[in-house]
Amino acid sequence: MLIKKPGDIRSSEITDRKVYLSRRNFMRGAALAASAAATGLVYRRLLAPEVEVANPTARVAPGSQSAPKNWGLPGEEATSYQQVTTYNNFYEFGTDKYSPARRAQVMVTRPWTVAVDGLVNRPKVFDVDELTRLFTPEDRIYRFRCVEGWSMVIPWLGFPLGELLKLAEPRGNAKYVAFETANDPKRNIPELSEYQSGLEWPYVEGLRLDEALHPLATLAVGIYGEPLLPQNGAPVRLVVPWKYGFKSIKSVVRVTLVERMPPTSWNLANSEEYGFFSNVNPEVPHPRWSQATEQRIGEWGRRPTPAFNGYADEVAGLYDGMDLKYYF
Ligand SMILES: Nc1nc2c(c(=O)[nH]1)N[C@H]1C(S)=C(S)[C@@H](COP(=O)(O)O)O[C@H]1N2
Ligand SMILES: [Mo]
Repeated sequence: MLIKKPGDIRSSEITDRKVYLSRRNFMRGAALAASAAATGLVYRRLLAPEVEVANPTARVAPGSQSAPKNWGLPGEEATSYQQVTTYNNFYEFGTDKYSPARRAQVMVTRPWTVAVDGLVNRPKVFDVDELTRLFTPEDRIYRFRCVEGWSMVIPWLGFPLGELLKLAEPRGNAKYVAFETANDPKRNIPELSEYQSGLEWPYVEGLRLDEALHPLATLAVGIYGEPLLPQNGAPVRLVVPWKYGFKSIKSVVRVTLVERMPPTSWNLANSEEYGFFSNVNPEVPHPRWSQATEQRIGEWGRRPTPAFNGYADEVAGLYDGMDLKYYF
């Protein structure tokens, strides 16, 4: 069992970035002085200064489900803030790992809206700051596994995607959720050609509706208690920790409920190599990379990759009866 149950992690363990950075042993460190809701305070100060919430726990988001709070990883050290924010994949800003941290700084991330539309009873365009008032961001410490064979442990701040979807009231014929990244030159997102990037814009991704409603599927707005930096997909990006990293689409502007499996960027680029599901699966090698092991950024050597990136207990049931070698 690799996920902590609610209550096992004190919110005081998730305080600010300086505390994280000074802690060698991330999850097992001595308890800090109790400063309940420290993250919430830091978060509100930085992202939504106009909101004053006396008692965050009293706020119940519409459509909220009983998602466990503060899920984390016992015994796995978080990747440093430095690494998480400088070693990135964000092809809109270049195809090497270090360009996004430099080049994405010009991206205009406010004002920013996220449209929720398609097969829903209540379509709506949300301002991103409205989203974080409706759905209080929580600490979510997840493994993150790129199909290229590297991995991190990232302390996200976010809220369950499912809460937003339920608020929109999906219709009975909605079976999938399609996501789209901003593609607006006014936001200073460069027009890297398909030849340069291998991808067509906008970057698009998708989930089956039941995957999207799973409480592990997160819309992240922060890392290490601070707002997302542009290179990590500011101001809001998807995080699906049991799937390869490319499913976790950045800088989302549209979430559309649809009936048929939507196109996804890497599958469009190469359907032999990148399937729609792309669950982390050490038994299905990529045509060019074994998926049995991974390089945890900041560690020496390689470690074995667990099925579903270690979240099998939580999500394997979504795929009962499916041959995951065929539906890769
Ligand atoms: N819009 C967009 N989203 C994206 C990508 C991208 O190029 N463009 N790269 C994906 C890939 S391959 C990975 S591994 C993760 C990297 O997220 P990180 O840089 O925050 O670690 O973002 C994913 N989301
Ligand atoms: Mo990736």
